[in-house]
Amino acid sequence: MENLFESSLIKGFIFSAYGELGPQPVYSWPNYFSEKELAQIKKEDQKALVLSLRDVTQISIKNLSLFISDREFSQEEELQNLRYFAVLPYPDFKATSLTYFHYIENKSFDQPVATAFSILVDEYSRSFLYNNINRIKPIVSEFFHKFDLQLQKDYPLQETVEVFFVDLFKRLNEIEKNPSTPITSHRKLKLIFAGLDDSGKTSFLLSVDRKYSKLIGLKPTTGASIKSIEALGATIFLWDLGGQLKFRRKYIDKAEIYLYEADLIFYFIDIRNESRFEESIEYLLSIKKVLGEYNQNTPIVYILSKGDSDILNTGEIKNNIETVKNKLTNITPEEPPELFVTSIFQIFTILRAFSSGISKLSPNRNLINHNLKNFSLKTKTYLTLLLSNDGLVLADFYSPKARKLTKIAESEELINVFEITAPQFAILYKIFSRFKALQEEEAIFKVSESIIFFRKIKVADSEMFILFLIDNEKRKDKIKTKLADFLDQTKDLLLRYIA
Ligand SMILES: Nc1nc2c(ncn2[C@@H]2O[C@H](COP(=O)(O)OP(=O)(O)O)[C@@H](O)[C@H]2O)c(=O)[nH]1
Ligand SMILES: [Mg+2]
Repeated sequence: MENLFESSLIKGFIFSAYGELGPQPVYSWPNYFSEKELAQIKKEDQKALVLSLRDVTQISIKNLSLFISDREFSQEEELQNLRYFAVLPYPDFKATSLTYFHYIENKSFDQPVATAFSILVDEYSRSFLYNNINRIKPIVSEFFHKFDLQLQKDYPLQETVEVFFVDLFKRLNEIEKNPSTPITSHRKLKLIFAGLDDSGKTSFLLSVDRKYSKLIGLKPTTGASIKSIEALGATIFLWDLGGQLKFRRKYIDKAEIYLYEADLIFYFIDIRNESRFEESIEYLLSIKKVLGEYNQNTPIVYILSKGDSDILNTGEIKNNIETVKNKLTNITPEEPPELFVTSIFQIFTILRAFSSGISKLSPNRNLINHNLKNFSLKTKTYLTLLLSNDGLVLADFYSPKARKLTKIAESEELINVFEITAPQFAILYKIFSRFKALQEEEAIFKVSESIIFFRKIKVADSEMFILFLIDNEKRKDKIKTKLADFLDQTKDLLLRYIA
């Protein structure tokens, strides 16, 4: 195994499980050294990772504590079905891991055992993990689907199971030899803004632009304009594909330039213009077709634009939303479309839609949300939002009560278009802007029956914000006590959110 790592950007595998004494490493490649051996090895000269038992144990503790804060098991959740992937930093070893968290059955324990499996790479090669995650995930899940059976009794010796992990390595190495995107030291993302002409793409981008004053214009292509922003450690390229018919043909004919290697597509439909719904769906289908031919499983977020607040409650617009939703659902019945109704007159609708798109690019989003949920349940908050400095929603939690307070429709057909019925979000964003302008570390705002509590938080060098909707000011102290634990448990996940 050690030899294999030498010629690969994969530098190690560590499998840890929660044992009698807490988190502990079960298998580790490369093998760790004793402290005495370690003293004789010059780390700098090594191509491979050089780890001591203490290092490996620390990696185990760090990984598993991200997954389970304490040994508290929640009743409602089916532990066996909890599965998360996350990308995590190890600055001490200049390494980054893709870690798979799941529970296993083991005869020595009454309850399912939490485990973490880390694929370690050199930190400068971590874009490999982000860019290929959709290919790596099924391989790892499938591997453990079988391998877990080996762990049901006593854990077999490392020598015995090494063959399985060598096999896993080889499958991952195939991806390395043939990566989806060139492996770079900095993550670059390509977001496409597509839709018919006049569907509001450029206006949406201008609104994002106003938030990110540093939006940089790049070389304009005929019909397409490319800009970039730096956010959360990555460079995000925004491709605005002008929608006139002649250009639409060109994007399809030259899909290798325009659509290939896109990380995400925002597809715009003007919700006021029913007469062009058919045409818009046809264009969408032609885009999906070429994506299929290129084997690109690019996620699509649908923007129903021009949903200004004064017309949202009219029968006509409600009808139009329903019509579009049905048409999109018919295209992929197995995968309900993610829709956002936006209006350039309400910046928060734009930022929510944009955030949601960005969060799709984060492998850590689900685990952050899992932690945020546990934290919110413990502190009995109605709603918790974790916001970046620019107002992007990095993670969120809504209790049933919050759904009522903010009028988020629970009915299935409206689940992703709650902006329509949630004017309170406008208030949240206004308050957020006011709070940002203040120098204070925290602030409390009263909103009708409930209270909004804000706190500035720091994650590495970046400032972030956390917002709580609570029933009573007294809850503040409990939140502050538990917040420290939550941040300890989550900061690494935030640090590697998308890059
Ligand atoms: N009322 C309203 N008009 C919008 C909105 N977004 C865009 N528009 C208008 O729709 C027209 C087309 O917008 P544009 O962004 O140029 O569309 P593009 O061709 O898809 O880039 C312009 O006149 C915009 O002012 C919106 O949210 N509400
Ligand atoms: Mg335009």
